[in-house]
Amino acid sequence: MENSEIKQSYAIDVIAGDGIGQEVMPPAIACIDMLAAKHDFTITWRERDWSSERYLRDGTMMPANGIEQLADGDGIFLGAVGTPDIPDHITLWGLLIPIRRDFMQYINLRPTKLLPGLKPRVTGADSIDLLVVRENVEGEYSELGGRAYRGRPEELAIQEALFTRRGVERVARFALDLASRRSGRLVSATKSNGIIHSMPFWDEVIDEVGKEFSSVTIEPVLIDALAARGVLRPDTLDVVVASNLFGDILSDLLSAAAGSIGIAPSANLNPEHEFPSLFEPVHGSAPDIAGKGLANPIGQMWAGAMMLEHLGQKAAAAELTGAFESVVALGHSTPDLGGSLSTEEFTAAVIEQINT
Ligand code: GGG
Repeated sequence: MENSEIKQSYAIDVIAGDGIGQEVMPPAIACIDMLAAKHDFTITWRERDWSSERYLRDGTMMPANGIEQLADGDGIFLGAVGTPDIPDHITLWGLLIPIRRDFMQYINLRPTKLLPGLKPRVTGADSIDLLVVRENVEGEYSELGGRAYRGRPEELAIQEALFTRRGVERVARFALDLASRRSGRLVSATKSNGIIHSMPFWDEVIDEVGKEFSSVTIEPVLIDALAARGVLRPDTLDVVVASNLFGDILSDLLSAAAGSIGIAPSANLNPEHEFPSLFEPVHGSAPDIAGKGLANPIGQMWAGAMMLEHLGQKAAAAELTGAFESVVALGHSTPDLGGSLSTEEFTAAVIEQINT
């Protein structure tokens, strides 16, 4: 898209949500507002109080017409979801998962990068720069199944995973395209030795779509071995395609290996731009540190940079990532990265970088 064709004013729905979501959202918005002024675009933030607090008050995480309210926006900026007071499946299926599904955000793109100046936590690898492409609307996250005989010795639970040809083909195509524009290497997370229906199907479809991308080598790796490799040699990974559950677990593990889950961003993309996409940090609401000023705002800021990139504001996106990277490279960070700055102090340092 030429710069002249890019919209210059956006409506973004903000759902800060629960726990540290409330603490990391204002820093990200402050940075983006400064960059918007610098790069001549405007953002109208439409704040939604959709959260566990709302659930405890009204019995729902979002209003009945919540999806309709978001539909005409240019994007959704989410903080975190979850509280110890409500079972996690209620909060997640009451807010985040319906948004992903109703807006057909079938790609969850999760980068992991070793930020300049940081040492990897559990590995000797001195360079990590990879992308997990997680299938985001089907797979193991499925409503298929049920529970019976509650409270009796015969009690049981059945949880089905759903893999469709269309669903696997489109995530494969997205990941293969990315790999073709990077190293030409795609690792596919599988478990076709133990899971005898869905995973061999996953492997076959990835292979079939792979024929469209002659420049890409596909390496299927069993998820258990891939988890070990993610800890020991994340530098050998570039683009990884994974099912909904495997991608979720693997991206947490990889970001922790690269320093902290607090820095990891996530873009829930509707690649066709038919519906708004959603941008969030990978981390959850972290009730153990909530309210203490310890949360690392990088995950939320980086998610904001991915949002700017998706909106076509590439220069502002690069400036935002450059700003927090510079602060970390100067040796300043929140405690999860070994530093002693509070959320507020770290944010002030990032804002100073943007101003210079
Ligand atoms: N940042 C949003 C959030 O709170 N995520 C927590 C979580 O458990 N997410 C599960 C998922 O991404 O599927």
